[in-house]
Amino acid sequence: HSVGIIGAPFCKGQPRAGVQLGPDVIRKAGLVNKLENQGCMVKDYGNLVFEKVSNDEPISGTKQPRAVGLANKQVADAVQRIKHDGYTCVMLGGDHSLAIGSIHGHAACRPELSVVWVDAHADINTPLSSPTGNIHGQPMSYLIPEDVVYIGLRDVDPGEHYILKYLGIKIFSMTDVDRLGIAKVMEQTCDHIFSKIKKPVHLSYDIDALDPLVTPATGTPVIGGLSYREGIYITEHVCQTGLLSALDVVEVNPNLAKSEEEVNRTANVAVDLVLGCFGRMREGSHPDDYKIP
Ligand code: DIR
Ligand code: MN
Ligand code: MN
Ligand code: MN
Repeated sequence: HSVGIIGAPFCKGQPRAGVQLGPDVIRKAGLVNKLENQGCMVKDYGNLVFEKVSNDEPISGTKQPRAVGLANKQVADAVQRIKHDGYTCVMLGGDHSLAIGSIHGHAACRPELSVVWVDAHADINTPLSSPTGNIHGQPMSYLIPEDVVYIGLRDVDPGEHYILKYLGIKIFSMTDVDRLGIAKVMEQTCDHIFSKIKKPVHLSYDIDALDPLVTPATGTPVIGGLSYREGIYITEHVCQTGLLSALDVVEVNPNLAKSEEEVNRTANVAVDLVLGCFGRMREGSHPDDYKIP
């Protein structure tokens, strides 16, 4: 695997400070070294630098729209560049509003892409349906990919539920994960996105999809989430398709942890999700040319 990493230290899609520290916290947990140790070719493109936006008044309830727009333009350009350079792109957030730019930039290079959105939330409010005005609860409403599957939902606003049903979007809520088990959920996810042709996959992974016991350091934790094993299984299965083209890991917020241990727990899990996407296997593995010493 060749992996291009871009950090997006941005928090203005939501109100809680600290999520802009996500990229560095995840790197500090050893992301690059661990990827290299499992045989990946890694290029770290560093962090984007976002200029201050003044007079960023809400527009009919939508908060910090100019800052979010500008940041996403930068993210889209960076993701396009990384795809052009031939890497699978890993965007480290930052809040989930950054998926607007990440998926937009990815789609500019891979127009046929499909999206797997792993999240406690649907993030498909429109500016009019949003109960909060936070754009991190809205990115999917700005994007119109053909093939989308949601996994892990358990906190969906009424307007979002209406939109999901109205558009017939495929969802696997936590109830579905409970009923089917994660293996069937992933089988059916792939049946859905690969029904016609094999499409590049954009995996957008909100760390709050996992249970708060597993990843406590996040802005909008919701009880009853994916277990560590279910969360990792998703990445292993996506990896096995051979079609992963871009990955977002978002909403890690170290300032909301109750202890240093909670920061490390969350960051280590975030790293493990990335490793699972790029070939780490729990059964172990060995290089092709391995000889018993
Ligand atoms: C809520 C919360 N649905 C909103 N969304 C969150 O603000 O639109 N998304 N927390 O991650
Ligand atoms: Mn989200
Ligand atoms: Mn292009
Ligand atoms: Mn979420």
